[in-house]
Amino acid sequence: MRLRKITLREIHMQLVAPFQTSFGKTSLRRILLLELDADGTTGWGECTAGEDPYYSYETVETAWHIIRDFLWPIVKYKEIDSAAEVWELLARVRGHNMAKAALETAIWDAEAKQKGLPLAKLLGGTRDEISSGVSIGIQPDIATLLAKVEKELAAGYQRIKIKIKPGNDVAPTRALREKFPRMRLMVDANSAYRLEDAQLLKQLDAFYLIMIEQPLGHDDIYSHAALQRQLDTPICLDECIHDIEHARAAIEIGACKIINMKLGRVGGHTPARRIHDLCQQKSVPVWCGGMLESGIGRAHNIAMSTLPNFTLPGDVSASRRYWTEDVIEPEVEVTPKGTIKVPSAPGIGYTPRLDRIESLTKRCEVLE
Ligand code: OSB
Ligand code: MG
Repeated sequence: MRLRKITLREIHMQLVAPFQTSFGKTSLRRILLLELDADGTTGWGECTAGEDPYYSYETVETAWHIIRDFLWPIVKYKEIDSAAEVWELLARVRGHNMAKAALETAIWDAEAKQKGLPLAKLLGGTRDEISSGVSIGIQPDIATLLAKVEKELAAGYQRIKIKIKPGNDVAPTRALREKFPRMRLMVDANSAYRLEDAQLLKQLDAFYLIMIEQPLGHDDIYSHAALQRQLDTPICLDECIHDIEHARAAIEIGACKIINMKLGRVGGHTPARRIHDLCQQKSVPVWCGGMLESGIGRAHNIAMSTLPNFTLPGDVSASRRYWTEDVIEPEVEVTPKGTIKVPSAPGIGYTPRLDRIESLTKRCEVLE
């Protein structure tokens, strides 16, 4: 398969409701989509970099620059046997995993289409449906939060995750636990606490959460180990894990018991699968995180979530929770029992709607 051309597009999509975390609030998503031409077969990838460098240092601008000036020149016109080779080729560029993932995942989609296989099958996935949970941003007050959670549970979602930050942590979690004693509940702090907050975080043990996600520094694996020794609640790492060596270190020193996998954060399907395999060997479950993706990123997340060690519900939910109209056909839907059926069509298995994508495009660049 020869990689002949890529088209970069920046589309703007308004979220159905603003999404608030401990690091900021998002209403309008700027999304970089990558369309690849590999010998006439089209592959699609999405870059999960944000508008601002608050979750990670990457932004739409840095990703565009890195793809155009460094990543595409490495692979353009290359004849490759498999998308699995691409990660090694890109390794010379340090970091910039979200930029890498946009390109790498598009190549996987193209290879799966060329072979007439669903991407999930090509990756080695073993499920025909995946379990779906929701991530709920910080709400203006507890009553609003309770109403939101009630609605998501009624829609069938199997697990609720709420965002917390200092001053907005124990009280909302307690209120939720009192109202819904049996639901599968977790919290995500997005690095808003310090090790000195251990006593406060320890109060969360009373609510038998499935996990607490990334309470401490975004690059501080060591302190999470010190915190985990003081908590009964399992720690899950998100921001800290950018490659397999981070995962290995975190597991060995006891910094986490669960890992959140994001294609963008780790650089694509090949590194994600390697981390998945390591975690499986070490009996550490993984689940698929979300980055407020359009349907294209969402479709890649679904394919990845079919791997066997994705044993906990992910933050992969229905298109309509984010968008009035998605960019794929059909849209991602969730069944009443809180699952997403894995599509059986070749590649990502959902068709990008070019007309809609073009109408949302603010910037476009073709690279040959
Ligand atoms: O920490 O998981 C996170 C969104 C943006 C940045 C970071 C995170 C999130 C989410 C949203 O939690 C998950 C989703 O796409 O539903
Ligand atoms: Mg997170």
